[in-house]
Amino acid sequence: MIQFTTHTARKALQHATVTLGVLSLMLVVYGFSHHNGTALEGRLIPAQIQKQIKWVTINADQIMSGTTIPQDTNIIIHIPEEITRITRRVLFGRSGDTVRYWGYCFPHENEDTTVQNRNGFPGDLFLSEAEREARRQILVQQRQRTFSVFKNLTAEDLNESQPDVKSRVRHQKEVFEGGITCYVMTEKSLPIGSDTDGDSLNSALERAYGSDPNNPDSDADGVIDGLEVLRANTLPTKRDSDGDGIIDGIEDANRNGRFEPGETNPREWDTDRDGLCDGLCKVNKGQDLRGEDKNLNGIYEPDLDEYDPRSVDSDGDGILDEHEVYLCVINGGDDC
Ligand SMILES: [Ca+2]
Ligand SMILES: [Ca+2]
Ligand SMILES: [Ca+2]
Ligand SMILES: [Ca+2]
Repeated sequence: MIQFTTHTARKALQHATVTLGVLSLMLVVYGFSHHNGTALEGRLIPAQIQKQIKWVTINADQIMSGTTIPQDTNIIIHIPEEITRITRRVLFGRSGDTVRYWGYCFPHENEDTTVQNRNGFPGDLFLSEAEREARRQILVQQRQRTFSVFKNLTAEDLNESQPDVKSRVRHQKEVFEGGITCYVMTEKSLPIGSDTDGDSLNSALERAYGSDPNNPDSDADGVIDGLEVLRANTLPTKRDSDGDGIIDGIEDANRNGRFEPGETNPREWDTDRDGLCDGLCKVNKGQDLRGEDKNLNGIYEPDLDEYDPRSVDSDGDGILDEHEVYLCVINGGDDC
């Protein structure tokens, strides 16, 4: 009986805490929506329609397995306890460069003193890169309107941080810790998820691309899933993305997800565009295999009758590789 009472009391306390949290959150949103009407939150949450915008809670389990944050919705997210730390960019699927989103994280309960010392809202704000850029543009436009050669500069003009120092929202949060609760508003849907295997591809994107959320290199080609999807634009589930016979991690020799000088392009079967495949490809309606790096090891070995997939004239004799192969074939060579 005593246990039951304690449990009930704890539940009631939790409920009160959550209610308080949501209340202060609504105040925060309300506060945001009442100044600068050109900012994202002003545009997305005008006070008069604020009550019409849906509130959706995304729980810790959903974040662990990955889900989608809908656009133009008041979202509450609970970062799972299992996550020690995750960067904002990974949590929101590296969408921040193109998508305007912003949010706000409640402070932990034991952070009351730091909260009190801070000006304005408790907790930490975060803004996507696109949102920061949009705000910068708004400030530039405001300044252009304010400044004029035809009028004397006022004290406010000279001290540009003076007029709206309290309303200017600053980006504060780049790393999210497990157990915290945050508010998010986005103009386009966002993939949100954990990153158990630490490959920078969150669980929502791992599912979308069919890669293994518990294996940083799902196709074992040497290039990690996050780099394949977010930088290289290769397939995290296919070792040889362009089908030229050479696996992605050999084409991208330093495995950094970038196509650089000295490497072949893992997204293009004919890097030097001389008509010959980088590795080995089927020709003559699948009857023959032909290409440049015939043993598919990423190294140009002329002694093995190979051509360099990075050069149209591998041996520099003035006869292009493709023509050499043609001459080889008509002369009846058996390894052209
Ligand atoms: Ca991952
Ligand atoms: Ca891979
Ligand atoms: Ca390839
Ligand atoms: Ca070639």
